[in-house]
Amino acid sequence: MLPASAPVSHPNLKVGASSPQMREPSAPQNNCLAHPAINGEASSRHVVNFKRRRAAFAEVVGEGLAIVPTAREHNLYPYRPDSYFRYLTGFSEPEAVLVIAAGRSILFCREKDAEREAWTGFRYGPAAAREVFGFDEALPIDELKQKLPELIRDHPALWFAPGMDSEWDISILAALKSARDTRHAGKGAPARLYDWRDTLDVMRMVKDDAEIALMRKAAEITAAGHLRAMRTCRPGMMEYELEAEISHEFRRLGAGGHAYSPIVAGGANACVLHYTQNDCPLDASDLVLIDAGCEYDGYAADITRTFPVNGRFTAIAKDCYEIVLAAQQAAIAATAPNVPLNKPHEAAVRILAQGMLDLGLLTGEIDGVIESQAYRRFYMHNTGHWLGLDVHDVGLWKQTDAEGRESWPVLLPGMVMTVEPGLYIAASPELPDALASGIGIRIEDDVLVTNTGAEVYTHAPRSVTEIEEIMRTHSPDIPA
Ligand SMILES: [Mn+2]
Repeated sequence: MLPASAPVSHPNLKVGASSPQMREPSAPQNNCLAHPAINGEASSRHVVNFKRRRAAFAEVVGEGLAIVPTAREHNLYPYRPDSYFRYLTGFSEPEAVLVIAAGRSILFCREKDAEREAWTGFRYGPAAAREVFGFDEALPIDELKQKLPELIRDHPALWFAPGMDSEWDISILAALKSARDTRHAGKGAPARLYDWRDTLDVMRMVKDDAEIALMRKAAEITAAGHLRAMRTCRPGMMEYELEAEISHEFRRLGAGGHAYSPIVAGGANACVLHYTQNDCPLDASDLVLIDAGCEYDGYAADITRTFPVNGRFTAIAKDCYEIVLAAQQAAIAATAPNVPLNKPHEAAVRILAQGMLDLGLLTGEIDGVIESQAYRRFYMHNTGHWLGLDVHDVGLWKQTDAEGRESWPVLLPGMVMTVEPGLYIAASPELPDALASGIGIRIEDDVLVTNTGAEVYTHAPRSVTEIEEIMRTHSPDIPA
């Protein structure tokens, strides 16, 4: 999945300044937390992580009260819990709200209902949910709206996410009004309102060990999907056939599905950055770009590979590919703790811009091409984005201090990002002959910032040699 073209500015948040240290010795592989038949020991170790995250959040909320609702159900899409709610609870049923009240965590959720469960499946009900997920208290969701003014009352501050869900905005503001209306009777009402997203974004940017274990699993399944695409690709196949191979591998290995709409783009389609139609035939003389990642227990992986449909890179395709690969290696080498986020991107841009000069796509000298941003004709997106529960995970890309000076967040151990340089040469008669028909390449891997550097934890064939070897081994048609 591609990062946006320009960094998003965001005021005054010091990334990492209040990141709680959340370390768990080892994370369970258990993926059945939201199922009654869970392994007791594994699940309790898992719940420890959610309790720890809630405790860290509760510490920031202090004597205040925070309201964190999950996502609403939507007829047209499979249900996916809100990522903030999931991060704090592990609870994946719809119609649920976490309330943190002066350090206590209270879940509001659906009640047991045998008749409804016969139609839509198991639901915990408050008693079991409290037990399994470790809340201090759990109550029926139907009681929340009525209880809200009473809950809010006497807390000095109210934390919610204004604008995220207009129905909750209305309910929460109504409860706030109701609490204020009774102040004359000696009751208190929150005097301060906070948006919890800044706090939780900073927490979510630094992954704990349980999260990293899930992300490694997502990466393993995603890499298997890409490997299968390389093995099964044949000239004349349709792009959607490769998509189907990947989807099959994701589900076969236990992923929930795709973390985003997969891109399978043959030839010049790869120059359309958000190409997702995936309905063209794959020509033997073309490369195919596949950007696909699975979601595993809520966490995303994000890998892009570009390989020759017939299994052998042409000379010009190899030249272009090696430039993108070198750019990726430079960006990965620049990824380390205490490094500003723009450094990996700048490292990639320098290699790509030099490559554009070498290929005859641009004229001039390297510093001028970077200064003028002439390279953006062929490389128009950023080199990475945060990765986690969301494929474009929360967290700042750029920050602005009180004086309006922009700076980049500094990388910290536990942060996870993609490194995905590309080269997109759209067909044009004015380009050198070998490139005039268009070629698009992106290579994307997922990188964990460690204490000493960075670890690429996505392992799919990446070098020209590895890719050609895999494809030769699995296709009877490709000569040695
Ligand atoms: Mn991506």
